[in-house]
Amino acid sequence: MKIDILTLFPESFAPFKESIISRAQKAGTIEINIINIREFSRDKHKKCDDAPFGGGAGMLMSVQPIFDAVKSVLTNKSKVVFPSPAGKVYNNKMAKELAEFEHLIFICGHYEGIDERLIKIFDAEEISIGDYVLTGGEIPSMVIIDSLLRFVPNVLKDGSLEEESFSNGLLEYPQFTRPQVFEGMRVPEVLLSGNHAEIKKWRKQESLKKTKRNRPDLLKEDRNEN
Ligand code: 4GY
Repeated sequence: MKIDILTLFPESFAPFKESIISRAQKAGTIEINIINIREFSRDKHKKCDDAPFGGGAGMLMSVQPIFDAVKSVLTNKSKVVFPSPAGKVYNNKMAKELAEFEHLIFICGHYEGIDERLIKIFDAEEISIGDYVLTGGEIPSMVIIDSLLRFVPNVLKDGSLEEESFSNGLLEYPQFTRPQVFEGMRVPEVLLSGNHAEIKKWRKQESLKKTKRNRPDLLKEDRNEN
C-alpha cells in the first residue's frame, strides 16, 4: 500500500513517520510520503489561504494548491480521504475497508476547511474521528493511518488482531501479567488454572460486562457492523 499525505505542516508528521516507517518496513509493502501543499502554490508568496464566499470568520485553504497536489499523485487506484468533523464517524470496519486500497491520499485541512468542490471532484471520503474539533487534519490523518495499517497484511504479527476490542463486536476482556499479587490485588484465579475452556468462558463474560458498562451502544441490535 502507498499512502500520500498532503499537508501545509509536513513537520508535524516527523514522530509519526519514525514509528510507522519502522513498522511498515517490516512489512515491506507500505510506502508513506509526506507532501507539502505549499510547494504547489502558484502565488508569488506561496499563499495557500483564501476568504470564504458568503463571508464569515477565518479563511479557507486555497483550491488550486490542493487540486494540483492531489493531481500530482492521483491514479485510477487512488482513494482520497479528507478528515473532518463533518465526515462519517470512523470505526474499525472503515479501517478494514481503507486497508484494501492500493493507494490512499490524505488531505490535511487547516484554517476553516477546504472548498467543497474538491471533495466532489476527487470523490473524497470525508471521515470524522469523533465529535470534537481539532486545529488541523494532521492528527486525524495519523489516527486513521495508524489504525488502518493494522489491517494491512504483515504489519501486525499474526493473531494480535483476533482478540482485540471490536474484533467480535465487544470490548476486549481485562488482561493481567506478573506478579500474581500486586498492591494486594490478586489475578483472577481462573487465569492461573490452565483450563482453557473456562478461561475462554470467563473472558467472554468479562468482555460483555465491560461493554455493558462502557459502551452499551455496541450491544444494541443493528449496531454490530464489525
Ligand atoms: N474531529 N475528525 C477532525 C477535525 C480539524 C479545519 C478541517 C475530526 O476528523 N477531523 O477536528 N479536524 C479541522 C480543522 C479544517 C479539519
